[in-house]
Amino acid sequence: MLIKSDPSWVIKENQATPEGAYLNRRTLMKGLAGSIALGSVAQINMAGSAQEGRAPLASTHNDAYTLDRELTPEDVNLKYNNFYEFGSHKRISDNAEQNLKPRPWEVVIDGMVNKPITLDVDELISKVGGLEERLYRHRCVEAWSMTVPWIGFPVKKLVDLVDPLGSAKYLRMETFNDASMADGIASQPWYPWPYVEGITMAEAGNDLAFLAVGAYGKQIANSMGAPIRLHMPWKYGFKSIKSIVRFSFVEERPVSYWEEISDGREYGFWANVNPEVPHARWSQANETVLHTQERVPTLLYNGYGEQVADLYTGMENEKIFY
Ligand SMILES: Nc1nc2c(c(=O)[nH]1)N[C@H]1C(S)=C(S)[C@@H](COP(=O)(O)O)O[C@H]1N2
Ligand SMILES: [Mo]
Repeated sequence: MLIKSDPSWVIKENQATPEGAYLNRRTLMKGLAGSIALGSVAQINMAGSAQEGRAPLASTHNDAYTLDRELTPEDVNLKYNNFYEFGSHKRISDNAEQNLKPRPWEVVIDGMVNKPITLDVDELISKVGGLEERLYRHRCVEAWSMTVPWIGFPVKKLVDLVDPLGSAKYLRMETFNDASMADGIASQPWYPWPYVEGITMAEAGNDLAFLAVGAYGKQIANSMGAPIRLHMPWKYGFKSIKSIVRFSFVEERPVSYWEEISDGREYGFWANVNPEVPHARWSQANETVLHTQERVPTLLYNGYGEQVADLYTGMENEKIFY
């Protein structure tokens, strides 16, 4: 059982600053020697993050999404990334920090909708009205996992903003395609830029489908997909597209970046997590927790089956697990 309510290390919203929600027990013990008042947590934390220069982001902690494993320390999440626009290795953080320009950032929402709109990302954030903090588990298809205190809003709120037509079947998303911000785009011309992902309208309407604009109490870091990225916690990580510039409501199923690269053989459209369905080249039964290097069993739908399994009833014959 990896998901339950009220794990011992969760600090309730009413007891702490927004930052408090992601401090794990080890960090707390280290920072506080187990005894200092919670008011000091924010100070310790602000000091640690000052060098990043990202603005603090107000949010309401959503108690519905809690975990029983520690959150990944911020520094680990900032410095171990998949972001092929900056190179096909995990150490892209400094490159992204220096070269990605997340403000100003124009977002286009178009396609089969009654109210298409082009707006600045900060305008979008104010239009959806009120950000939440959610603790989510993330399972990369490469069999490592992390946990993140995202700040953002459900995809559903973006859907409602533009009033899709009944004929819209999928939400297609696209990452920026600007080689002046990301040298991996030009240096790896064999990849099908821009990075594209897609989800069904039903998936987009599920409460778990989340657009993150912050993490760890602040605006989201460049390396993690600033200024706005998707997180679908029941799917393999490659579905969670970063640095989105365009959302299009479409009738035809989009071909996603990794689906195209692998010709659908290794990375499919659905990509729902299932420990019993191996990847073409490795087992998906277990995962390595990033900051502890512990091997733990992977769960069906990454532990979110209760919330999402009914999206796939009647699809038993489709390849929904890779
Ligand atoms: N645009 C873009 N989005 C992306 C990727 C990428 O290379 N480019 N990598 C994906 C993969 S494989 C994973 S596991 C996650 C990694 O997110 P993180 O770096 O914040 O851990 O981002 C996903 N989104
Ligand atoms: Mo991934």
